[in-house]
Amino acid sequence: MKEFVTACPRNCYSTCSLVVQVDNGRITAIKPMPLNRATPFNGCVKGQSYVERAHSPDRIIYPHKKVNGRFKRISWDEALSIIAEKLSFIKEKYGQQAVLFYSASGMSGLLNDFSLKFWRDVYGGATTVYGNLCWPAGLEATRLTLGENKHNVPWDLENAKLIVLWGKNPAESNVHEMVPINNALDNGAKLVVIDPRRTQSTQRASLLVQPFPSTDAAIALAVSNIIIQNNWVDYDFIKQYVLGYEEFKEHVKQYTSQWASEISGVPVDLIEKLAWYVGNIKPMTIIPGYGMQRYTNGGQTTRAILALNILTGNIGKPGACWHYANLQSYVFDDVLEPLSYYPPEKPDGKIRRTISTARLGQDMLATKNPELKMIWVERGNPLTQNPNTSRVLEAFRKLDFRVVVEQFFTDTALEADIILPAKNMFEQSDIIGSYWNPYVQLKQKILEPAGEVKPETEIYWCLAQKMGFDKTFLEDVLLPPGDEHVDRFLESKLNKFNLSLEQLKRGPVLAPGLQEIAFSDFRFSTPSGKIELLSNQMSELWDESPLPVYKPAVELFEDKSPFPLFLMSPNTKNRIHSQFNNLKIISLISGEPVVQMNPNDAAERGINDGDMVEVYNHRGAVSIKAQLTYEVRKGCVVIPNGWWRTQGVSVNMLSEGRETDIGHGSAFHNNRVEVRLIKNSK
Ligand SMILES: Nc1nc2c(c(=O)[nH]1)N[C@H]1C(S)=C(S)[C@@H](COP(=O)(O)OP(=O)(O)OC[C@H]3O[C@@H](n4cnc5c(=O)[nH]c(N)nc54)[C@H](O)[C@@H]3O)O[C@H]1N2
Ligand SMILES: Nc1nc2c(c(=O)[nH]1)N[C@H]1C(S)=C(S)[C@@H](COP(=O)(O)OP(=O)(O)OC[C@H]3O[C@@H](n4cnc5c(=O)[nH]c(N)nc54)[C@H](O)[C@@H]3O)O[C@H]1N2
Ligand SMILES: [Mo]
Repeated sequence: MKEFVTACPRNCYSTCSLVVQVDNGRITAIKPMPLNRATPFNGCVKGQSYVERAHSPDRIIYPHKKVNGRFKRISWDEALSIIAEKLSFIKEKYGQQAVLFYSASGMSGLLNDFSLKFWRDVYGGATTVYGNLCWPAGLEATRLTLGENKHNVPWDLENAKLIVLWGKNPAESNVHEMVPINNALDNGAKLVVIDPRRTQSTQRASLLVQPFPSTDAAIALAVSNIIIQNNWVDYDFIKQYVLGYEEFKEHVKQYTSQWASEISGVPVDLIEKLAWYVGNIKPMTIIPGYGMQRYTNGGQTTRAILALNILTGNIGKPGACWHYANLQSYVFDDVLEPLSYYPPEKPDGKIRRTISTARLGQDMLATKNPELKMIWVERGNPLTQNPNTSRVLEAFRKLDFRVVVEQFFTDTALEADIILPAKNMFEQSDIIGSYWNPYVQLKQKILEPAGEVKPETEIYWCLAQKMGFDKTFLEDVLLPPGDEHVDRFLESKLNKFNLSLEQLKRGPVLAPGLQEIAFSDFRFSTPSGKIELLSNQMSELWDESPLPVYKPAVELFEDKSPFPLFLMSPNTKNRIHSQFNNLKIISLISGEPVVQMNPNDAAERGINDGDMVEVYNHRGAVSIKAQLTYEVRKGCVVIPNGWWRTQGVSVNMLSEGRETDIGHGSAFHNNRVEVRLIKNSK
């Protein structure tokens, strides 16, 4: 038996360090790695389930080709010949941009950049996507206000006296964050939660505020007004570091708690109580989540909430923090690309065309000169995770040819003409950062690839050779097969920071240049060098108000809609998006898909707990079991995202492909639905 240190490469705040036990070529146990101060305890259930996932009999470990609607195993030689021929034909006949290279967040790491290099430098261009399904409205709001995205180390939460979970549910989405939160509460801190749902994260909260989805900016603006009226402002901080306070002060005079209450459905006295907490308990850390910025007003909402940290001087000090995203461990330039958003006009001019991730289906269908003919999907499951599944499916089916690189037969893989088997986290080394914990980590190669699996770097190398590219040319652009090339590449990156692979094999390393207390130097890389409550870039870059405003979210507040309920589709504990639920251990725990409803909404529709219902709107419908719970605010229904169509539910059938106000994010939650009874359970 041997033990290896590695790190979980899933798109998740925690990015746990793990110790993996291997016996006879099989993973036998996943154990904690205490050197990582952010994740010193055991990984989550998903982390434990790697014991099953690594060797799952359902894994795709050979290339497959669809023949008469069924997948048949083929050789690498045949798969690559078919793809090479298609690529040459499409390039000749329509131009490179007729190929869409789509990648998402399935596996993090530096080596992912080689995929883009293949499309850009070897194939000579392609269409790619800009924007991101996840967090860019909040990233851009923070960047415009503070200059960059960083926050205090997770263990600094213990220094806070007030912690505000504003639309984040760490008890499910970031379990390790609950440890310092609980320690802070044990030391007398207060917890406030603002979420339309009463989540597991609220158990020790002193205050729970349950607004209608997308109305948080109204609450935050009213709270700002109250704080200013009561002189709870940190004037020294404002004077030294803040641009636009006077304008902001004038601006928020109009936002009364009465006004905010009517919009958000939160009682006036609760808004006032929230203002008292925020204005008077210091130091305060606000932990805004990513769910609450996935609306068409998400950027403005984020800026309105961030104003509360600014007014009260809660930035740059122990326990005082805006805890949105900590990009300090992404010290290697190349990694920033997949994380950032790409404005449509920015990429490499002629050879690269971009379409919107948020509007993937619509944009794929609308693309002309050339029309799209082929897609290559890697590290993503767009038929489950991107909005408006029917449009995405229509766009996929209109193509001539589809390649999907996957570990499992996902909804997207099932649409492929050729499936290429994807590596898992134990089969190739890579370096990964985290957007929450401050370490640089090695995701270590521990096992030889299963079956005929090849990592993407090798797939592209073999494909390029099949296409007749010269080896000496390729050596400059791609990574030749073999662990020694991977190690040399990673080592060259690490050397720049006087780090080494050997060091990372022993454990995680704090990011070079890390500020444990972010902004403790009070330097803000905004145009003015100050914190910008007033951001002219909001109007210059995004045509938005330079001062934070509340704008009703598209679709949610249309009076005449026949669909009265707000649909929310948050993340859930035992999956990362569409991953893990296909494993036996996880499906046993998570049971079957349900829509959660407030019992009052259910009663109005004659629905009882356990009944089969249809959740529908003008985009689509899903049949699902109803679960009645007061945890969900009246007027809202909840289906967590990530169930596959083949697991019974595809929640993005109901969502629209829309961008957020700033940052090219995806406004997943701007959806209204109705629910009707299909079948009584009794
Ligand atoms: N277990 C698990 N962990 C994960 C993931 C996962 O899929 N599973 N995914 C990872 C990724 S990629 C991400 S982006 C993060 C996301 O994790 P979080 O940042 O926690 O985001 P969500 O789960 O989308 O939403 C969090 C909460 O916001 C609430 N919410 C929704 N709309 C609003 C609103 O308008 N106002 C307010 N105040 N609250 C609102 C939801 O009810 C939900 O409880 O989690 C990461 N961690
Ligand atoms: N309705 C709704 N939809 C949402 C959200 C929501 O809140 N509501 N949240 C959105 C958010 S925050 C995010 S981040 C996105 C996530 O969207 P995606 O990144 O598309 O989500 P995953 O489900 O993680 O799918 C990743 C796929 O990559 C595969 N994979 C894993 N490792 C590798 C590898 O090494 N190589 C290859 N080729 N494949 C690999 C996995 O098997 C999996 O099928 O979903 C978004 N979708
Ligand atoms: Mo995400």
